[in-house]
Amino acid sequence: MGGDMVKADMSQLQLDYFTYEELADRIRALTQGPSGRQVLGMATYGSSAPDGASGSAGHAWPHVALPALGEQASGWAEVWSVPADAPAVQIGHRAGVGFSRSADLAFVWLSTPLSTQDHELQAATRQAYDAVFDALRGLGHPHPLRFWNYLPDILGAMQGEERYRIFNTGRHAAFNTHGSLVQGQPPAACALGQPEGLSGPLVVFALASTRAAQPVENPRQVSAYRYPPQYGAQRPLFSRATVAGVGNESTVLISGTASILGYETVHIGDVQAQTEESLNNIEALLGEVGRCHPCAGLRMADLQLKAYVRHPADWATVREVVQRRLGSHPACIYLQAVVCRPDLLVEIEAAAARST
Ligand code: 3EB
Repeated sequence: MGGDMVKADMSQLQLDYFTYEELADRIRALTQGPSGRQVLGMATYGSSAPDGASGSAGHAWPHVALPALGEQASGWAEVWSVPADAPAVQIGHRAGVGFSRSADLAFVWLSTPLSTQDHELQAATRQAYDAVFDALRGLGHPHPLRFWNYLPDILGAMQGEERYRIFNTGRHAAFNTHGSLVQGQPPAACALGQPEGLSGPLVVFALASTRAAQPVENPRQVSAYRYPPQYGAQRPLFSRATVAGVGNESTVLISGTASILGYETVHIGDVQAQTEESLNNIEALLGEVGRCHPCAGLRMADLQLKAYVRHPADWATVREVVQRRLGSHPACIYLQAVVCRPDLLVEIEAAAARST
């Protein structure tokens, strides 16, 4: 294992970010080139979905309506692929949940229309998670490794309750019901809001496995599932990172990571310092991964990053910090999104499942 996990032609699970503009060509090169990989799953991020270029004929991958920041792209596709000689990727749906799978891995997704009624957000979240857990169990991939959650108006409140907390209540209810699947080892996750407007679906997707992943916590932070009740009676259920065995390799999936020490936001109002602290937290997580798992030696430069920036005007500052810390590392994409605490200006997630 060790260093092999980042070699493209060895990767059991590989992550690539392609712009909408180059998506069709890059998918062709990925699947028909010398490496001849298979697309396991994909999500697209942009103000609108790419037209007709999703790379899998007639198939709707999840779309997240977050604007891309920077000049390079009108949107980004996040593409997970498996080797040519893995079992053929099988695509379908089960009870409203889209899925694709090959060998140990599955990608599942669900987009639920929401009304602006908060009580319906709780029920919708619970139903979405119940459906995903049911689908995963039915597919024989009962272990979620990583969830992505996107919802409109995440910081809005009605009847005194913030929508992120209502989402957490729904997520809690589903995790309780399906607790045996994730007991003591919640998956990695992120939860972000669309920047404007109240409308839009709840989009949930996940990578899952036949095998449980190992959760990793950050020694600089209180585990989110132990946050004090001021952050909501039902706590956010996620691990700071998970390490998943995929074939004979390991993939590291790092949750959305923000400028939080202990349980409190630090550097309020200072986007540069928040970006530094988020990267410090990711670095600490990598240290933990190296201590606990046989993939020590994984460096920051081996990660592929996705930065969610609250205010478009802060993009250049965030990028400057990321590039200074990681070198002229190309593998960070930037999206505009509302992070789930009003005082957080940036959140960064990462994975080491990379092509070169
Ligand atoms: C935090 O550390 C910032 O609710 O699934 C990060 C990652 C955050 C995941 C989630 C929330 C979630 O608390 C917010």
